Amino acid sequence: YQAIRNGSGESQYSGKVELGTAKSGAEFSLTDETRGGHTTSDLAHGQSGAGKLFTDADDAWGNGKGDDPQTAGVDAHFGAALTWDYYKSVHGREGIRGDGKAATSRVHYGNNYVNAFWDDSCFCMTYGDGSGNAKPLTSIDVAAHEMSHGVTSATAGLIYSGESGGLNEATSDIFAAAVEFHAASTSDVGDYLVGEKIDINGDGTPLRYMDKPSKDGASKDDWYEGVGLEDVHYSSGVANHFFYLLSEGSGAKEINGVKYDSPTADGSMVEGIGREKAEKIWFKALTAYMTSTTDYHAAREATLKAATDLYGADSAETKGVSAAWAGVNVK
Ligand code: ASN
Ligand code: ZN
Repeated sequence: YQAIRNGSGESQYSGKVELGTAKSGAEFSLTDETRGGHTTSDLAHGQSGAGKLFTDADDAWGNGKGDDPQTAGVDAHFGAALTWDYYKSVHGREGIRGDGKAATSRVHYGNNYVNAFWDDSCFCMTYGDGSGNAKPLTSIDVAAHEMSHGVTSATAGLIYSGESGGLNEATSDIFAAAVEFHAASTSDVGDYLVGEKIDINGDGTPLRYMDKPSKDGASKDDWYEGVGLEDVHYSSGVANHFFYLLSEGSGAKEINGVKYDSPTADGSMVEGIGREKAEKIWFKALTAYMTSTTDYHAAREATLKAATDLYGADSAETKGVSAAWAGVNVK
């Protein structure tokens, strides 16, 4: 029998946090019984296997820094909990498959690994420690991004290459932003940037920008011009930009201290319908209408159907979907 506990953690990215833990005998573990039994374990620089479940004698976890191996566990466990809570409270989905069962998280993967990933076969998220400037990959948006790959896999199943691959990646970025905003009561404040806390570039800039993907200096896809064989983390830009335009509209805007300036392909002005409605539309499109081979044109159809279901064919929301896709040259 494991008693349900609330442990306290010192995270690297979110300050002091509450953690779902369990007590078995005299020992506590990172087992979140209130969220499907989600466990977080330590790979201790290994690259395979389940790792060792984090345990602790006093239910006080980590020290907010990388010199305590528990700290990465705290952030990963917390990020998984926020993502679980987001899908449950906003979309009524309990767990990645919607069956109330948790995934697992593994931290300290390999050595100097500057990435994180979702794997269907272990139903788990895995995080590297970073290297040089790059901090551990356990920020809230990265956790939500990876866990959302699980949701996409369990629903539309978007194939991870070409246009469906870009849509798969964008879905993870969209819900990464959504979870961050939803979790704004923590020390993390929402934004339309991806991975800004990891500092992969060493100058404080994020990995990706949703308002104008080309701001990253590598993406060409501010709007649709065909995506060819591009990396899915670039072809995602079209849908990330669509989501930003649908939520916030075109032009300059400052949100939570972050400045955005979102252009459109044809110079048209797009008015945002608000992030919450945009999230509902994307989630419905993903879970009800997109399939493994959905491309950009089919994604437009899927979101128009979703918006029509939710708000009506003549609604401002459905017109907003149409305008935002036109803004990224998907017609
Ligand atoms: N962090 C990357 C991602 O989730 C790993 C990958 O390339 N699949 O997109
Ligand atoms: Zn991804």
